[in-house]
Amino acid sequence: MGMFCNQCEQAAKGVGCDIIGVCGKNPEVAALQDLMLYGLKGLALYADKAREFGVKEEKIDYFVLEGLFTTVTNVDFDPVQIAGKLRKCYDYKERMKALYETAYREKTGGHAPQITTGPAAWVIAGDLEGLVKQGEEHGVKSQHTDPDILSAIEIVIFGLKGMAAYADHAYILGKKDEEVFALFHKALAATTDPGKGLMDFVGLAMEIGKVNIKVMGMLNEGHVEHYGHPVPTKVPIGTRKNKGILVSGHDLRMLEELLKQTAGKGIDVYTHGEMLPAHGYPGLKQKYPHLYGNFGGAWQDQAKEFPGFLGAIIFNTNCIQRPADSYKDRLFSWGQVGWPGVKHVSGWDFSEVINKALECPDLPDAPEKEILTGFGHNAVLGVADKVIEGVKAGAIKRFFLIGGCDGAKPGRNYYTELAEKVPNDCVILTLACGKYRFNKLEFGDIGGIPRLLDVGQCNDAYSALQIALALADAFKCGVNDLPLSIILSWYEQKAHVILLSLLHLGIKNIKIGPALPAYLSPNVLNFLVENFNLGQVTTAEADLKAALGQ
Ligand code: SF4
Ligand code: SF3
Repeated sequence: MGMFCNQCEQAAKGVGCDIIGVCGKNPEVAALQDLMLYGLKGLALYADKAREFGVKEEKIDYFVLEGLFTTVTNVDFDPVQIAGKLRKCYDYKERMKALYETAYREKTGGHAPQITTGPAAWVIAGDLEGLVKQGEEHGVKSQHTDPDILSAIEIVIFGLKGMAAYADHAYILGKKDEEVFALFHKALAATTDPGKGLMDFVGLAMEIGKVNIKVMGMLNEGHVEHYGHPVPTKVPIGTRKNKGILVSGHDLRMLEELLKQTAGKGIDVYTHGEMLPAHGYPGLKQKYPHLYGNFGGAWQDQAKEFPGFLGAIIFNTNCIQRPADSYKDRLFSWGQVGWPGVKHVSGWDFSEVINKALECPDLPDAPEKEILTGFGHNAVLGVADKVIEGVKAGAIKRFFLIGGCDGAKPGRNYYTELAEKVPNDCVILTLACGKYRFNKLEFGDIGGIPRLLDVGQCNDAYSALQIALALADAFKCGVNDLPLSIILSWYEQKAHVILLSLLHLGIKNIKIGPALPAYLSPNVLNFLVENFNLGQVTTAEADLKAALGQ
């Protein structure tokens, strides 16, 4: 059985995984994920048409987010779980079809034209084997025969996947928006339209970038409304003697529920990976003192580090990897995450996880150093006067935004080296899991402003953007004219959609790496270089020299 997936930075040979995913995704799961995308396109075709008649259903709108999130890198590896979601996808497609046809009849008095081919006409197979077969027929490459248009369609689809993950977090916090739901349907439907050309998809990609800023804004609002503005906070990175639960992922609401349910039970809750910024929120850290510290580094070190965490572990979003037997029985998944044989918690009752933690031995008393997090835009802008003064007086020469995902490739040492070599009169803003490459190093401060400011999770790119816009406003210039270099590490589709947002804002000269996306055709890449001067990272020395104009 073959497969083809090229959606993340790990794509085999810089082209695509075709035997087995570097991430661990097998051909069966790849086919099921491809079928999910196909089914969602069918659903979206009807949902888009139904919207024209003012007909929609929120549970179906929300399912589109969940379905897309399921196919993001390192989220759901469980064929049975995905098959269940495919059944739901099919049922919802049929429901949207019926709703659309009824609305059409009521409004026009006639019958809606029948769609007899493509994803709208998909009839779900009866068993897992059949689903896999169907998925194999609708792989990535089947989306278009023209390599440039295929490339642009992939840019759109991966943008939707990334945006779906953020919109899902926002929805869980009670934030939703009609424009956002509608764009998912419109864009998914558009990818099936043979009448659409390259520039249609380029335009759609920019629209996704634009709407994604709204989504990240909604998510930011949701976080702030629930947990307050992040404040600079010291986070212990060792463990202390007590029972422990480790939470990995991006979903703060799930963390909050777990904190509520573990209060007073003699359990400390630790963050892992993208959960680290949770410590900066007063509504989490100050309200729940048993939110104790951070354990481990970025996602790709989990197999090495988790055997050393003696308590229970739960993943609420990406990035899960094949678990080792030594900790598989104390590992849980939640939300869209899944791994065969790993217990999945559906809903909001975490007693199984809590009981497991209570059964496990105490974590050792092993204090280490502390790191700082919580420099959201509110905290940074609170010292904006100092920052602006620093720039005007020449004490701060330049800002480096070194943000994005982490990964396993050796080329990622570039980011550590870059951070280390940034001159002492420059400030580094960081966000997302790539920061684990350098956030335990000492950077000192410039006149009381720490030289390394951790803005938060990848979705807090919104916060970084607010900082950049405020600086541009203070200096009465555009973001492109600021003494700011943006150097991104990307891995999965969330970083991809953030890049689309930056491009939509007209931000130029961004460097990305370690590798360029495998799904960019040479012509599409040329377009990005010509219009945005988008470039690949080279070496830390050369890129620094260029940034500093030396
Ligand atoms: Fe390969 Fe990345 Fe796709 Fe996994 S998600 S199969 S590593 S391209
Ligand atoms: Fe990281 Fe997976 Fe992208 Fe949220 S957690 S940034 S890779």
